[in-house]
Amino acid sequence: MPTGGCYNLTGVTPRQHNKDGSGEPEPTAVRVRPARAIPTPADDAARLLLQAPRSIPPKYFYDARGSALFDAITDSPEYYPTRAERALLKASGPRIMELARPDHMLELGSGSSSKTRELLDAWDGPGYGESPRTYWPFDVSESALSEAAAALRLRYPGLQITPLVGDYSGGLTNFPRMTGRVLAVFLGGTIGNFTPEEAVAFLSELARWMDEDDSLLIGFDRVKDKAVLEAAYNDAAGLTAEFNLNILRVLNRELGADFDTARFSHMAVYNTEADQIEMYLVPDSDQVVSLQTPQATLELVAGEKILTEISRKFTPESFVGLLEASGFALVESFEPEDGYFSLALARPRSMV
Ligand code: SAH
Ligand code: AVI
Repeated sequence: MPTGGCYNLTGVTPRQHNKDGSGEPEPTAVRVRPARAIPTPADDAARLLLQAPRSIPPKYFYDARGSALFDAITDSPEYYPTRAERALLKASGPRIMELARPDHMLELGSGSSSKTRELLDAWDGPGYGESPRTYWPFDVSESALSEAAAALRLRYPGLQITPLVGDYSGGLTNFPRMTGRVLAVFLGGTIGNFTPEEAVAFLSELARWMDEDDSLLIGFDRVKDKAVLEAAYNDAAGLTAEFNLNILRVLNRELGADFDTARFSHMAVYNTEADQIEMYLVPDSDQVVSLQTPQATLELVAGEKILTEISRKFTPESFVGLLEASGFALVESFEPEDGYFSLALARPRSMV
């Protein structure tokens, strides 16, 4: 495994001891040092929000409130991806573990790690063996990570759990050293939140970091009926609308801005040409928003759309194409009868 090894421990708290009685404290969180500069919120505002066509990077959704809203969305009747993927993980967990035989599980954008339990159950098998297994959830949201780790430590007392705090736009090379086989996991169809170019760059970097025996398990939401897709992003309870508007509260904090969320509407439409949901915030009236960092005024016109997220949908051909373009080869894929969602197990291609 590439060494990386450049990381700082934050808040090493001896609140739990290993099952083997070694008394080694489990770190509460390890901050992954970025390998390259991450644009500041002010940089992103200057580049993306203050110029047309306007957009806001979706990572700003995930403050503590946004992460909680996302979790609420996953329980809504309209948002099928979480239920579909959980069922696949439950049914295919043992097969995935048989193929990947990991010593480490590194989950990118792990959030609540709730579906990951299906994999952890399958990994558990007859009990944790001699080699200590480690689950490394990696996320930009510290609140989501710490809540997930606390719940998992209760449920899996024999598992080493080391949360990694970081932003994957800072790179995927500075993870702590992981000795043995790694199963990298990227669930939720989150790869669909990247543009095609970003997705290839992200997965290629991951493929280069991985060793020949490592595997990637990745979830892809599938192209399907437009009405089903649009309903999933326009739930009747208004959770997705609230999640979308929450990004303005985050910007108010990060940029010293004065967005009034009551003056914006949520919009989510499926673009059949690009095979993607596009989520926007739309000002209800002409308005001027002040920003402190960078010092600027943002003049918005009623009806002008601000892009907050794309969520790309895949066919079996398009997800295999993405994997291959990124240096992976498909080992096996898993999908339900309705074809709503796919899980793909892949290996770095030159090594298959
Ligand atoms: N994997 C979970 C959560 C998906 S939501 C699931 O399938 O349900 C997307 C997750 O990615 C959130 O937890 C969010 O905090 C995280 N995330 C978004 N942008 C990120 C970034 N740039 N770096 C690291 N994590 C990020
Ligand atoms: C995290 N990601 C896969 C979700 C999605 O479906 O694209 C985020 C989301 N946005 C609105 N609802 C859910």
